[in-house]
Formats: sequence, C-alpha cells, structure tokens
Amino acid sequence: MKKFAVFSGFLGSGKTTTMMALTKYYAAHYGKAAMISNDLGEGVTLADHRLAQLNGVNASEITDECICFCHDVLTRQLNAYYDDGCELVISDIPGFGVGALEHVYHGLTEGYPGQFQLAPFTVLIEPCNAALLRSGRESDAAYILRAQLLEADLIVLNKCDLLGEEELTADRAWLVENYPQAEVLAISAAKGDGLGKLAQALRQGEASMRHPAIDYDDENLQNAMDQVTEYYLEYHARVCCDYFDGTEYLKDLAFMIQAELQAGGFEIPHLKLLAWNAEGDYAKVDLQGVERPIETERCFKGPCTEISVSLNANAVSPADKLDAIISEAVKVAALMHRLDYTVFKKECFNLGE
Ligand SMILES: Nc1nc2c(ncn2[C@@H]2O[C@H](COP(=O)(O)OP(=O)(O)OP(=O)(O)O)[C@@H](O)[C@H]2O)c(=O)[nH]1
Ligand SMILES: [Mg+2]
Repeated sequence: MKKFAVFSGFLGSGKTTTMMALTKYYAAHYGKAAMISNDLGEGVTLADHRLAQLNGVNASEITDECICFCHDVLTRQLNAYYDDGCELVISDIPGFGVGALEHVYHGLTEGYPGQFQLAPFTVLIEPCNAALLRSGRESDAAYILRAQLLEADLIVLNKCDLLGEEELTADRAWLVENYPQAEVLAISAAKGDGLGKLAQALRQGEASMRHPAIDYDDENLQNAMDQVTEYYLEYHARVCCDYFDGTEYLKDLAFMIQAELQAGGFEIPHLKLLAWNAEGDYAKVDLQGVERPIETERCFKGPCTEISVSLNANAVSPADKLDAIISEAVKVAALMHRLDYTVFKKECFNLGE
C-alpha cells in the first residue's frame, strides 16, 4: 500500500500533534508510516519537524515551498518512504491550506497517475473554531474554516478532551449536518483517543476527488492571507553563570510577546516556542491567541546551561511590528535569565506575498 494523506486545518488545530501520534500509532499496530511537515520558511528547520524528531517519529520536512506547487520534491520524498517500506505517509499544508485538495490531490493524480493511493482528504478543527462556526458570527477566520471544511472527505474534531459529553455531541452533529460530504471523527491527539478509528479511516477510505464550489480567488481569502505575517527564528542561548529554568524562560518569552501584541491590537493564531538541549531533552510552549492562556506542552526535566530555540509564529500583524515585538521580547527575556544568545536564522514575511 502506498497511501498518502494531506492534513489540512486551521493554525493550531492540532495537525502536527495528530500526525505525530498517528504515525506512532500506525507503526505500533499496522506497519511503517511517516509524516512530512510542510511550511514556507526558507532554509530553516521547522519547529514542527524538530518536535517530531525529538519525539522519535519517522519524519521529514519540506520547507521553502508549499507542496501544492512542488510535486517533484513531494513525490521524491513519498517514493523514498514507500521504497523504505512505509504504507502511509501524511503531510500537512502551510498557511490556511485552502486549495490543497485541488493543487495536491488533483495535481498528483494528473501528474503522476496511479502512483499513489490518496486517503480521504482530512481537515482538522478544534472545539473553539467549531463553536465559532456554530455561532454564525462572520469573520475572516470563519470564512477560512468553512472553505477548509468544504474540501474535507474526513473531518477530525480534535482536542475532544476539552469538551464535555453534551458539547461533543452538539459539535459533531453540527459538523455532520453542515458538511454531509464528509465523515466526522472525534479525537484527542494529545490523549491518544480515537487514533484507531482515524488510522482505519485513512487505511480503508479513499479520496473522493471532488471539486468543491470554492472561489479560490475570493477577496476574503486573499485579505485574510495579506494580514498574516510568518516568523521563523532560530538561536542558541547560554547562561552566563550557574543554570536556568528553560521552561520558565520560554513561558516568560511567550508572555511578553502576548502582552505586546495585545497592547498593539494584533492577534496571534499560533506561536510555537521549542527549546532543546544537547542531551535531547526539550520544552514546548504554545500560544494560540492574545486572549488564550499560554500552554506548556512539555517541560525540561532539569535545569539548563544552554539551549537551542526555534520560534515559529503566524500573527495578524504587519511584519515590521511583529519583528520589533519578538526581537525585543527575546532581548528582555535573555536579560531576565542572564543569557547570551546568538541568532542563526531569522525570516519574517507576509503570507499573501
Ligand atoms: N488539549 C489538547 N491540546 C492539543 C491537542 N492536540 C494538540 N493540542 C495542542 O494544541 C496546540 C497546537 O497543536 P499543533 O499540533 O501544533 O497544531 P497545528 O495544527 O500543527 O498548528 P500549525 O502548525 O500552526 O498549523 C499545541 O499546544 C498542542 O499541544 C489535543 O488533542 N488536546
Ligand atoms: Mg503544525
């Protein structure tokens, strides 16, 4: 079996967490599987890919370009995995993902007929965004979420550990009623709930290869993309004396970025802060909105003397403002924790360009 699945979904819906959990689950229950992290940063190692590596997942990355437009690179990576005995490969998609059904699934079918079996086109959604859609409130985010779900053969309601039984039933029923073309599954990637059903759906199901009625040139979509800045920063930090708490350092950094973005009236759909040391221990802190709490996915097991840091963000903010806010926060957090740091890579660009 040479199965390929694209995981689409809004920033922070849990694509990377689900791909990591599913790749491991699949390997434990069926056979070899692999995941690809895809994002637009040029010459960077994506935080998502580094996280997958730190978790021991069979993983690779495609950077610089969306897999929508580099089928040669994608097919080379897929074939290398299948030659290595993989049965299932999953990739996510950069930005908002809208259009991936057309560009990736239809593009591969036309350009490489019969080479790959395409799994149901999968779209993840998290509970707060299901609630946004159910509320009927209009926004750029609501527009994008609806466009994503229209492409879905399989809708995965993730983070169900955050929902009570009643809310879960209501969200699921709403998705089934409004997106009748798709199968709906509820999972918690973080807790590992529902992975068996998801693995089965990808193994046994097939892509419908529909052409949903989405206007990909719609100005709502272009407007939304024009407002988003992508940010990639990689640096190494070393404490000047003694040791420091690497997890608290990441939380302080996230807190300062959050406060400054909020003060400026900006929004941050997803900020990822990943730090690791030479022993392979790591910490991960996420922020998914100026008004949401900072989440600590994992802490360092002990004190640190030096760490490598990968910061990736998508923010609704002009590029120069975001750069100024993050650069200042990194400087102040270093002073607070008595760190010397060296930046290796910084990239900051508008998603709509
Ligand atoms: N409570 C809970 N949190 C989750 C779950 N899955 C993911 N998360 C958290 O949600 C945040 C975002 O998860 P990611 O997997 O990074 O989301 P993503 O879709 O890959 O995000 P982008 O790469 O920005 O598009 C992280 O803090 C995860 O730990 C889940 O099942 N339950
Ligand atoms: Mg991700």
